[in-house]
Parts: sequence; C-alpha cells; structure tokens
Amino acid sequence: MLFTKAIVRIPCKNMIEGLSSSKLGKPDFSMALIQHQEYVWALQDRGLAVSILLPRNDFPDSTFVEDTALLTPHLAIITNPGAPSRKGEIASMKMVIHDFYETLEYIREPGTLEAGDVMMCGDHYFIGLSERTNKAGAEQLISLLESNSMSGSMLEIGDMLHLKSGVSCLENNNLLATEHFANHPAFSNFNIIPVPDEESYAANSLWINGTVLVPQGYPITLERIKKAAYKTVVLDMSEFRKLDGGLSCLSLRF
Ligand code: CIR
Repeated sequence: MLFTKAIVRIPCKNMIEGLSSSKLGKPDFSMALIQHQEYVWALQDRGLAVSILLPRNDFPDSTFVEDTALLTPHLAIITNPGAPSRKGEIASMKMVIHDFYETLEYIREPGTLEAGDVMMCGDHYFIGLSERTNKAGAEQLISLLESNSMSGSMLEIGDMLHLKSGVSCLENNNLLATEHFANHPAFSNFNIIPVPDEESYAANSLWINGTVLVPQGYPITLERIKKAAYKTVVLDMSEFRKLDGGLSCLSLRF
C-alpha cells in the first residue's frame, strides 16, 4: 500500500523529561528539532502530505505520535497508552484524526495499547504484548480489525519497549528483525532480513513507498537493506534514541 499522508508533532522543550530506559542521557532539544525537521523533509520527499502539529509541553513524549492511534485504510482506532504519563496525549490527537476519518474507534479500559506495538503487514496486524499493551487491548483491536475486513494476532515480545522496537515490515513479504524475532514462529512465512544484536536499534527502520528510512550509524543493517534492493535514506536519530524512540514512532502514516 502507498502512503499519501502523515501526521507528526514537533518535539516540545520538555522532551528532556520523556520516558527512557536507554541510559544514554537527556536529549539535546535543539538537535532534536533539527533531526525532526529532517525527518519531516524525508517524508515530504517521498510524496507525503505531512500535517505538522504544534509541540505540547504538557506531554514530554508527545512527539512519538505513532503510539496514540492506528490508522488503517478502513478505520482509525484511537489507542489507550499503557504509560500513565502518555494517556492524555490522545485527547488532542482525536480531533486531528477526525479531520481525516469520519468514524473513530477506541481502545478502552481495562485494555491498553500503544501502536508502536502494532505492525501492519498488508491486511494483517501483529500486536505485541508488552508493558504498554495488554491482552485486553490486543483483543479489542483484533475484534475491530475483524469487523473491518482485516485481521490481527498477538505475540509476547519479552522485555523490549514495543514490538516495532525489534521488527519492521518492509512490504514485499520482507521483515527486518532482531535475533529475538528472526526465528519466531509467528514470522515463519516471511523473508527475514536479520539485524545483528549490536545494531538492534536499526530494526526500527521505516518503509515509505518503496524507500526505507534507516537510522544513522548501523552499517551492517543498512547494507542488508540495500542488498534487498530497497532505496534507503539515512537519518540521524540520536536524540530520539535517548528516549527509546525510533523512526516509526515519530509519525502516523496513512
Ligand atoms: C516512551 O517510552 O513512551 C517514549 N519515550 C518512546 C516511545 C517510542 N514509541 C514507539 O516506539 N512507537
């Protein structure tokens, strides 16, 4: 499927207080703004019309818009983030997404779900069970997908933040996967492009209309993606990595 639109949110000053397990220190706000701008240009260069939302200083992690919604070709689902500090992010996203989708569906308590845990592969959606996404949330999502000509399945992801921290779908039946997921039975029907453990951050690379955006500094993974005949664009993500955020986290694509 081709994407025509994306939604992003400019990082806020308070991003330095964002959730993190990376032990890489606090992000440099000015540098994050530059990296974010380059990310937006990369989406625009792929032909996407990008809606750029203003920063929300009351939500330090609000630049990671991917977690707040799942936008499918058939319907939009507003999530219920598992991280307490992120639950309030959905209020403003609802209004923005309503401009593009007439009907919105919701993940509701006791279900929690962050869309970083949801990997779209055609009409099927893999849902990672994590500290942020629970079984009730995954079941609600599967039922919404099934009512709209799509399907979903869930898998445990271990101690990763999100499913897509460790595996990304690059279309053409190709998955970019860390060693943790490379031999997972859920993915046995895919061609696996393996990501070595020391480059695991690069497993969150982003397919956009035939080009793969790859984080800077992961040469083995970059070569493997190129060898699989994709065009690539390399982006510096150092400041978002400090908050456990990757390339997919910074946008909603539809
Ligand atoms: C968080 O912990 O929620 C943010 N610091 C990072 C979110 C990354 N989002 C994603 O992987 N989809």
